[in-house]
Amino acid sequence: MQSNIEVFKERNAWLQRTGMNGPTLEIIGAPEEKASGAAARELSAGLTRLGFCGPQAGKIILDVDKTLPEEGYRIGGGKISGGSDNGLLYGAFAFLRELAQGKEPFEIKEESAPKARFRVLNHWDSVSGKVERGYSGNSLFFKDSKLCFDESEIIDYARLIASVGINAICLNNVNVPPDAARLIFPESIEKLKSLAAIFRQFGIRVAVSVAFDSPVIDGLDTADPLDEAVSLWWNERASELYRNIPDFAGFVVKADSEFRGGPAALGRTQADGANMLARALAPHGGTVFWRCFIYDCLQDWRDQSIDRPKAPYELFMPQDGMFDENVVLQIKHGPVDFQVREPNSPLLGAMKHTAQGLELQITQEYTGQQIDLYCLPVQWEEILAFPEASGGELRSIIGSKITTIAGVANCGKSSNWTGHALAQLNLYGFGRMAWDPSLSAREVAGEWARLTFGEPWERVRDLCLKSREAYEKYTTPLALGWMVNIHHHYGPSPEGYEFMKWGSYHRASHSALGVDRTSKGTGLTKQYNGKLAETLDDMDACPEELLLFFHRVPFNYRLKSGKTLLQRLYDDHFEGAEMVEGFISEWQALKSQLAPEVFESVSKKLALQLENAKEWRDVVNTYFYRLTETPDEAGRKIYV
Ligand code: GCW
Repeated sequence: MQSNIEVFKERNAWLQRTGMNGPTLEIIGAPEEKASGAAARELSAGLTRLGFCGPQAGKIILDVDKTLPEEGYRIGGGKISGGSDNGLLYGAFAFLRELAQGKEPFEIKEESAPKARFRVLNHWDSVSGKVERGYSGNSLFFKDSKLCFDESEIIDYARLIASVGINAICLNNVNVPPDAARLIFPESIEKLKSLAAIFRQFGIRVAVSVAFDSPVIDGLDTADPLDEAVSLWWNERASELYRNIPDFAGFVVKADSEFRGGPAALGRTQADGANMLARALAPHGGTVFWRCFIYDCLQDWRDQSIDRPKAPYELFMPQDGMFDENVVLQIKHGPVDFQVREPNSPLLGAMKHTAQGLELQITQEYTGQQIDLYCLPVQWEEILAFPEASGGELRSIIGSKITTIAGVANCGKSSNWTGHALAQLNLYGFGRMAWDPSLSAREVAGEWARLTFGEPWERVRDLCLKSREAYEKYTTPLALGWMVNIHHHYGPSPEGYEFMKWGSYHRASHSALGVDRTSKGTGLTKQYNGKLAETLDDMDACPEELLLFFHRVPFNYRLKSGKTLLQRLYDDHFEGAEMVEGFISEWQALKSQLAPEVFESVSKKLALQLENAKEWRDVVNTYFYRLTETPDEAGRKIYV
């Protein structure tokens, strides 16, 4: 989204154009509650920006009603009630959201409470100020190896993310080099404390990523979780943090992953490592968010006995029940790595005795890098509907087995927070869907487009909703994945990862494509629940959009449409690029209704996207043509 201020400015201008000034609303707060202060403050500022300055008078009453869920709210008949101060604040934001979409203040009626306890943004900000996989400028929090921030910018940012329901934020990258490990050392505490104080005003708790080997960085000779001196070290760090930041959320940990230290490297289990940290935080009410993104990143491509997507389940399932209560195992939505299309991780919902977190990526690492338009809520809606281990939709276990939804943030110091003006939809959608996983992509995109653009909202919404399909078609359809350029992950390179050590292969030959992950192949399908495992195992029954994830498929295999696999791949690449041409005309047609800067900046991005789409189309089509020597049935141009 644009900053709320931008949204309100536009809305205000729209109200003035249409002569629709609303009533002046008087806010009657509940003075004994400290954040009804925050709710009243936000409501009053929001109402002014929305142009509620007309002649009629009305009253909005704010109150805390402890019978409501803690973060929940109820709006009706001119009254906003919250289950707590924070609930009231969410109620105030919800009220403004409805007003800004054109509802009459006294007709707004809504009751809502989030299911997930933690709705977290994970920033991958490095202390240098650069952002790993960041496409929106530098970090909002760091510069030159230190915490360094602009207070008023952080206030705007906190308001922005709280307004969509975020209640925790992890400030730094999960890759924690020694200089970043110092973030929890005494020298950083004062700054951390003042940053946390700003977020606290918006109901947001601060977490940090920690290096598992921090004690060694501080001079101890081991980071062994079973060593008493190591536990003591962590206990002390935790006590000092909580003395200064009583609502500190906890630690995010990437251990034993991609060259990071961890318990396995010391001969201990994941549970040993996570529990040691959890016990340091437990007395203070903190949580350990322990990531499950662990696999062999030094795999020999010749060794077909290893299959990367099997790794998290193989490692963590046997340890189910061994983790302390304040450990959340944070699981990437797919078993590999944030590709355009993956099945859900089989680990989601499979562990019966361990709190789980769903990790999504809002920053567009593999999905267009905020150059290409890509509406992530479309993908998230599918992820939330995918069957979890006991057969129900994933969204049905949010609030029970899944306590946390974490999103890798897409924000930075760019003028519009997200680099691409339309990538604001992804941040907005993440917050809204983390709050209410039953919301559809169409609903959240509609809300956002209406709040941001006013009149042409339906056309902007529809354009955004098609963008995922286009991107999937011109890059890697049918869950093929991994044809990206290595390291930076933008643009095509069909064999970029094919002979690397990262475990992400497609093994294309002249006659077939994909990895056999069925029970006759690597056996990944066996990690899924019985009925789903059977469906995935059978090439004819497997959902077509996941075909190349689970099967090695001959190029002449006939899909349900009657097309061969090869022809489908050609068609998708041509159609995807054509869709982008369509987006450009649709956007051009909106010119007179859009703010000139937004129109121009998105037009530039769309032109770059078209170049990217054509590059993908031509590189991938040529690659398959050269392997198969089979032409496109429609005779379109393929470079040979
Ligand atoms: O997708 C990969 C990214 C890395 C990232 C890693 C992870 C932060 O390419 O940049 O590191 O995943 O999720 O830990």
